[in-house]
Amino acid sequence: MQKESILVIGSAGQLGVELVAALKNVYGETQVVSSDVREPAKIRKEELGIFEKLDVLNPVRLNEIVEKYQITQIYHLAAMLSATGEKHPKHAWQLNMQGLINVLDIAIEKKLHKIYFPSSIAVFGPTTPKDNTPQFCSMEPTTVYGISKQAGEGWCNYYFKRYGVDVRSLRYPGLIGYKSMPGGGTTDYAVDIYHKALYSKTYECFLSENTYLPMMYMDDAIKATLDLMHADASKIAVRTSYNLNGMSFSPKEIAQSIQKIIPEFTISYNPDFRQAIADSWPNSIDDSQAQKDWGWKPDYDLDKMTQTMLENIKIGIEKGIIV
Ligand code: AKB
Repeated sequence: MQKESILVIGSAGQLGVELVAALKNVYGETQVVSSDVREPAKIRKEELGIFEKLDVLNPVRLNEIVEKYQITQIYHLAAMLSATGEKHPKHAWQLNMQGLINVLDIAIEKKLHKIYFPSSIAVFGPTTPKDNTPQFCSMEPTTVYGISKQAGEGWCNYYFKRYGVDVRSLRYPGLIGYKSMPGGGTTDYAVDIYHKALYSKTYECFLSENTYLPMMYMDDAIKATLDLMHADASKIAVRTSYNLNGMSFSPKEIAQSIQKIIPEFTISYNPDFRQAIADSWPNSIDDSQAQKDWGWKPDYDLDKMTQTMLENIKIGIEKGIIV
């Protein structure tokens, strides 16, 4: 059987860094190729291993890399997130849409085994049921990011049905990890707050205190991604994207969780344009379809995540890895 050779596009981002490490554990150091539009910092590049500079909007370069490494699977993570997308709507659309089409097209041309496309809770909107949002329901996203992810899900389903491309996808909640900072999302506060709790014992949140959003600890997100990608194709009933639940909390609740470990920590609230984005998204997610189809179950709740985040950021600061 041919050995899998995996290309991760957008590997220097918050999810990419952790996914590359997990994929190298499963497939081996030499079987995972990292790529990003920018050269990462030296320390990050060492961590990523084999690295190629790639703008996913350049299909010629994409083809070159796929041929060079005899790639069999692509994890296509490169995208502009919700908050930055609202500042550059046309560019967000171009990157998020054309990037995906380029990946899906090369999947047909090179007969790639599997493609992974991350979707998001941003596909939902104000007409979506807010609590325990079902897998199938009204979806009228209000951000360009959300519109592009919803359209992307449609393209994935289309390429699967029409061309047989084995493309799989998850609707990630806000992802929280200590290894790198997220960039340009509405859920980013839930990472930043842990860093500020350790540095300055105080945090000004750009969302209001009772804004509930679906969130997930990074290890759970990686586990879900690999479980989905390793599941037998016959188990994947949803070819748009799966709802995925981790936990759900408000800024007030994450602050209370931090205060159990750092009692002097304080939080204040100064909502900005991201409040409207958060208000259009669900409070919590029903992921019973993912549970039923491929056995999804998260390991982390809020307090377990808080403890892990604070411990590891502290170690990172002491070692000088996190500054
Ligand atoms: C964002 O906030 O834009 C992302 C997401 C929920 O997809 N973290």
